[in-house]
Amino acid sequence: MVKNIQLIEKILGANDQIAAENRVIFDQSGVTSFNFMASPGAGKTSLIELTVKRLLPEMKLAVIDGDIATTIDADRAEAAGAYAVQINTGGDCHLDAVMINSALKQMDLNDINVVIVENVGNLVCPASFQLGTHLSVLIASIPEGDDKPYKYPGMYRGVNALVINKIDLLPYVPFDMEYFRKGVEILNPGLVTFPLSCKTGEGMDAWIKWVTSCAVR
Ligand SMILES: Nc1nc2c(ncn2[C@@H]2O[C@H](COP(=O)(O)OP(=O)(O)OP(=O)(O)O)[C@@H](O)[C@H]2O)c(=O)[nH]1
Ligand SMILES: [Mg+2]
Repeated sequence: MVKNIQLIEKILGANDQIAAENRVIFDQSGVTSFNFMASPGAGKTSLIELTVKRLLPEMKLAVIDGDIATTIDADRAEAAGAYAVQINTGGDCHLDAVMINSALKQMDLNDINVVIVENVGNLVCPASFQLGTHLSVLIASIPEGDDKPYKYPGMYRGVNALVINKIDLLPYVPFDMEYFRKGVEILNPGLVTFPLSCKTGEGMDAWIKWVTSCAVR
C-alpha cells in the first residue's frame, strides 16, 4: 500500500516537471493557454468551436484535442478555424504533461495567441495532472445534474473558471441552480462563472470577454 502511494507521488512529480517546461514554451511564445475539462458530452468542443469563431480574425487559436480515439474533435476545431492537433490516448482517461509536450514540439506557435487544450471527458483524473497551461476551465452542463460539485470536489476545487453550459435545457431538466452554486462556493469561493448555451448563444458575450481579457497580456 505504502509503495503504491510513493509510486503515484513519483509519477505526479515527473509530470509536474514537464508541465513546468510546457509553461516555459507557452510563455516564450507569448501564448495564453487554457485546459478545458468536463464530463463526456458537456460541450467542450462546442464551446471551442464558438470561441474560435468569435475570436477570429483578431486572435489565432490552436487546439490540442485529447480523446481515447478518433480525430473527430480536432477535425471540428480545424473546421471552425483553429490550428488543431489530436492526441489519442489509446485508453488513458486524461492528458498528461508529456503528451502536451510532444504536441507542442510539432506546433508552430509563432502566430498563435491562444492555445486551448481539450482534455479527455472525465471529472476525476484530469484534475490530478498539471499540463502547464495558464488557466483551467471546467465546463459543467445542466443534464449532468446539480449534485456534481459535491460528488467530484477535486475537479471543482482546482479550476480558475466555471462554465455552466446547456442553460437552454433548464426548463426541461430538474436542476437546482442555488444548490449547485452553493456546492461550488464551498469548494472554490468566488469562482468566476459563466452560465451559457452553446446552442442558443445566450451568455456567450461574457465568456468571450473573459477569454479575451485573459489573452491580452
Ligand atoms: N441543448 C444543448 N446541447 C448542447 C449544448 N452544447 C453542446 N450541446 C450538444 O451536446 C453534445 C456534446 O457536445 P460536445 O461539444 O461534442 O461535447 P464534448 O464535451 O466535447 O464531448 P466529448 O469530447 O465527447 O467529451 C452535442 O450533441 C452538442 O450539440 C447546449 O448549450 N445546449
Ligand atoms: Mg469534445
